[in-house]
Amino acid sequence: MDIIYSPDHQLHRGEFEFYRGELVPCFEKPERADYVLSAVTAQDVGTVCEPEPFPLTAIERVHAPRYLRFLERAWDSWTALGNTRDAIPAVWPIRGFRHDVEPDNFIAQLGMYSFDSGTPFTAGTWRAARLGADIALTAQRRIAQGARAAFALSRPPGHHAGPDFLGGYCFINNAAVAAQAFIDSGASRVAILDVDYHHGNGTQSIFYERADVLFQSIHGDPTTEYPFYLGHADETGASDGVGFNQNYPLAAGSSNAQWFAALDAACKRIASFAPDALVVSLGVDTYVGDPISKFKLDAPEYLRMGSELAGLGLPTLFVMEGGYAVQEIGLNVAHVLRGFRDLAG
Ligand code: OKP
Ligand code: ZN
Repeated sequence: MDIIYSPDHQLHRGEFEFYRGELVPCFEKPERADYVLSAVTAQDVGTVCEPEPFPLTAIERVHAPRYLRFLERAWDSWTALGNTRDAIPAVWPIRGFRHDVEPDNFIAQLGMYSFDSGTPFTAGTWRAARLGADIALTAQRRIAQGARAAFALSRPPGHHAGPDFLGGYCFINNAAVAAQAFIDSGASRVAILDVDYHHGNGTQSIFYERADVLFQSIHGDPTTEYPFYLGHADETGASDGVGFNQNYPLAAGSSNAQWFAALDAACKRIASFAPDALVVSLGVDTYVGDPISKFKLDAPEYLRMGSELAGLGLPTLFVMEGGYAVQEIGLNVAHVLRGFRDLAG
């Protein structure tokens, strides 16, 4: 399968994030993509290709133009104020504050377009994030042209980014951009399966009122796990989208058997939806050794995940999401793709 990758992901390089009361080095760092690239190359799961450029209008299909304009100008606005360090949000308009008037103050603007303080904005963030969308769109085009599968190997991740907000290390929702591109190139229905440890709140928000994009997410129970304020089982869609969103929250520390029971339920729902394509938000922070998550998957489970996904028999676009700090994330991704290929042929 084609693996779409560009070394320019390195342009996004956050220095610190807040963690338990102190600034610590960012978990979402450039080495992550290096680990994945070397493992998928060593394990020979596909051919590495450069992304093609796509117009901003493809991204505007799922993100508000004023949000994208903000991201595009953010670093210049921030440095024009004399700042040299990363921009980190620090103030947010919660209930009762106005969202219709964009403040002139940069940090106030950043707060309007974000939901956490863990997502530094750096000099190269916009270029790397935009490139992530090009990578997802290139992979989508390969599948639209007949490939059975493709892998969008990008960072930063995307599934926490909503219509007009960043957070959870995410700026542009690459999986959502790709799903929308399938619809725009003639698909009637697209399913998104999010297997990252964290709920894909951004993806859910983007498609919550739509029946043409089914969203399924297996994740740590938001009662105790990030992003906390979304991802419960009773969130099943609204208006036209009622019944087209399913969450499978699992307690931190859940067994692999519990995880695969949830995968089975999600796959059954996807099969009954009969989509034209499947987008997999592939986070491997479900790994037993992940530093910020609490599931217990390991090598055999990643192979099994890949073969169960292949069993759906759908054109499948894998989009890189989370998985942190350890070299094993590369092996875990390679195992999913190998498990898929060995069954899909
Ligand atoms: C992104 B993805 C705040 C700590 C919160 C955010 C985790 C984001 C995970 N200082 N950590 O879903 O893997
Ligand atoms: Zn995650």
